Amino acid sequence: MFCFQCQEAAKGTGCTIKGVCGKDSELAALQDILLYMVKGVATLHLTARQNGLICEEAEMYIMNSLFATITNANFNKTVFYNRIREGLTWKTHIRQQLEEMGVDLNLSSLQHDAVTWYPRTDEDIASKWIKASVLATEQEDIRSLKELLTYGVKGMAAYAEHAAQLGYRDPEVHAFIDRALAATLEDQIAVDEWLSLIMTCGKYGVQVMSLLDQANTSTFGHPEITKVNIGVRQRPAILVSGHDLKDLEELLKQTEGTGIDVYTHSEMLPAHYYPAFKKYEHFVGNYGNAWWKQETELEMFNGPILFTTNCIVPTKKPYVNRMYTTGQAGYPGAVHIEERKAGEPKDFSMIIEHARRCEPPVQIEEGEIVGGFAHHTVLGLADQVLEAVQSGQIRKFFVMAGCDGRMKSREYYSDFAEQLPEDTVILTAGCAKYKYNKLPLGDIGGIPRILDAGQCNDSYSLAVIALKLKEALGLEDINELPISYNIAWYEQKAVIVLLALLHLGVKDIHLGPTLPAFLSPNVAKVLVEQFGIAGITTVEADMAAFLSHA
Ligand code: FS2
Ligand code: SF4
Repeated sequence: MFCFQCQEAAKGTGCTIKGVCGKDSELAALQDILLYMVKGVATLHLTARQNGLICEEAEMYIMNSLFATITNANFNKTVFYNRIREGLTWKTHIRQQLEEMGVDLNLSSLQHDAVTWYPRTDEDIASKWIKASVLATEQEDIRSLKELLTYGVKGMAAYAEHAAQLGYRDPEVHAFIDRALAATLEDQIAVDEWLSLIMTCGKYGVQVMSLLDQANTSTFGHPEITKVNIGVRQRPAILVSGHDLKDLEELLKQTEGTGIDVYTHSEMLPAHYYPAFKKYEHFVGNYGNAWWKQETELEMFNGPILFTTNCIVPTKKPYVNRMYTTGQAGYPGAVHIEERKAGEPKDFSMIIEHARRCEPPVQIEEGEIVGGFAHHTVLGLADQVLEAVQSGQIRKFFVMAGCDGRMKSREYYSDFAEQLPEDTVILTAGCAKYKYNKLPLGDIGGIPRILDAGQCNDSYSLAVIALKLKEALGLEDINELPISYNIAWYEQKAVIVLLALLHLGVKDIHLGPTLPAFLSPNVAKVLVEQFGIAGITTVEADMAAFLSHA
């Protein structure tokens, strides 16, 4: 195996024996092979698209498959074998359509092995790994550019999938996904063209996050300032992890009046900020911390756990018998709750029955955390915020969005938050917040010093806030704002967030705890020179550098 798509890539270069995430070499190969199949389908679909034919079901196949290959989303090999076989159906279907339209199937773009490959057996599938591997692209810089684009597209697909669950679709996003995946099969693309595709990926990254924001806020209302309980009460309960708000809503409806409580975990915490969920008396609070602590915390929860998306940590602990997955998440041994059928909600009755047999959760914390500072709320406080900025009460904002992870070096972010001067405010989104969201950092004239906008996709909210502040302060350039970016990344959704910020013109983003292993020295150099991207050093040195620009 070879995988270097996330921040925890072994030795900072790539996992070769077993993933640090827990995926073994067979699963890693199957994910590569599915991606290879998907690139073939996308190339055929791009040709269909160029001839006026769009198959939305094929787009869903491509989107869902990309999402399933994201770090920590799906560990079920059967799912990958099935998806690879399903790709054959899509290839045949699109080919037939092209033939009926009189399109020449001998086009050179349709001769790539990924397009023409029709495996017959599982052995045929497994034998494709060498060609499907990241390492099949020998030139290091081209490999780096291809993978940067691919990971951006994976993140884009994840956000598009969430929006799709709520009935929102942006045809341009799907058109770009096809175009980008087809490009990764081409050998003759110049470096400049790759860079341009990568920047375009950022543009559609903004678009897909805006779509998801629209989907979430139209369906569930605008997030409001909310105190979230982090303690427990003495009733059996279900824990909901991942990012899918529609799954949560359906589970809340189905558990109403049953005597069973529902708690959020990790990236599901911001669900509490939405008005639509506040009416559920049994929606008790948030349990635990970021994804990587789940092996200890889920054991203590006692009740069933529903993973709606990443991040799953593979486990041998007994709570595996309480694990359920749905959507693109998967884990061998966990029961998978099937998709909605014909407008019906998902059927969570099995989880509810399971919860009835369980003890209440063990309390691991108590108190409250405050969040709900998405763009609508912060812009509602615009006058107060602007006054605080103009009077000097707020010297600087620090965007510390992104992901949390297991590496000890991430303690940097807790220390950084703790050591920030008292006239600074943290803007956050994503599970990165768990490094500091329980610190008593206080407020500035009533404005909390940690403003949590929501999930990682709500990094979009932070961009909207920045753009509005720029407008209100009459500035020409987003980089003139008193905002510094010290972002923590882990998986591929963070890649699309980064590309989206670059597209919006944000410069001098610090990315840690390490720069991506998939950036070759030359590609990293381009990002440093063109966008001022930098890593992190020590809290003291970075803090001094950030504050010297204030
Ligand atoms: Fe955190 Fe994990 Fe949100 Fe990432 S829960 S690192 O995949 O998506 O942010
Ligand atoms: Fe390694 Fe990350 Fe790939 Fe898992 S996803 S195999 S940890 S690089």
